[in-house]
Amino acid sequence: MRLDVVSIFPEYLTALDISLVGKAAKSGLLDVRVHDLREWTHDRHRTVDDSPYGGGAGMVMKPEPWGEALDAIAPAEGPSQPRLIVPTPAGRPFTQELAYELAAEPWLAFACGRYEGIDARVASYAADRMQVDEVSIGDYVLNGGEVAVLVMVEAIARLLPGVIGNPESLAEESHSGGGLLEYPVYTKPPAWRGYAVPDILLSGNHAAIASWRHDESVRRTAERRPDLLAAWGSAASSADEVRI
Ligand code: 6GU
Repeated sequence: MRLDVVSIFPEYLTALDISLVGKAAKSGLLDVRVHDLREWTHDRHRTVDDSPYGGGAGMVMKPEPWGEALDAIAPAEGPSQPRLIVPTPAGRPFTQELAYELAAEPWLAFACGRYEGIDARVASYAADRMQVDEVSIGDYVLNGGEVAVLVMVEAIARLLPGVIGNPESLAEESHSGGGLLEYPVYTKPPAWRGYAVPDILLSGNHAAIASWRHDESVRRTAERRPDLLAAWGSAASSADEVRI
């Protein structure tokens, strides 16, 4: 998979060189290219922003550097186009489902906005030749899209075949399709600072362990994410299953 990231703070994206994403890049599974938007400015101050039409606080990213960046990275006459992701708190939610969908793309480009966002014509221009998604990683406001890109790339990269050593660990985790949060996990020693590992996990009774883990998932989800539990409950009943 090819990934292009455009930002006025390319240093933020150096985190992509480490850990699992960095290994995937070194092994050739990922081709990561980070670009400084200011490469596509032509004035002495390398200006990327201007005041908003219609007034209001803050600054807006000018369309011209973005247009040149898109044309350089994905020429209009090229044989293929990336799917363009624009991180913004005004976007559609980034979910595990969207991570799976994006992991199936051969080429993703990310346009990191700063200030109050990017002139809206840039997304319209890009959408004339590529699929464009404005995406939010949650209901809070970041200063720019860079950290959101790190979040999304990590979530996507770990789904690529060959990136995670044991793909079975993907199936069991929270948000991976079952709709429940993951159960608590323990390792040795069996007693630590007065806290014991639940006896059932030491019993060797695999059916009882599976049932305990399921109950813990339901209990956790009810406590922390009642919204997920409601969705899971209605999915289970519409499939005419009784799982509790
Ligand atoms: Cl994707 N970008 C920014 N700038 N802020 C956010 C966000 C994205 N998601 C939540 N807040």
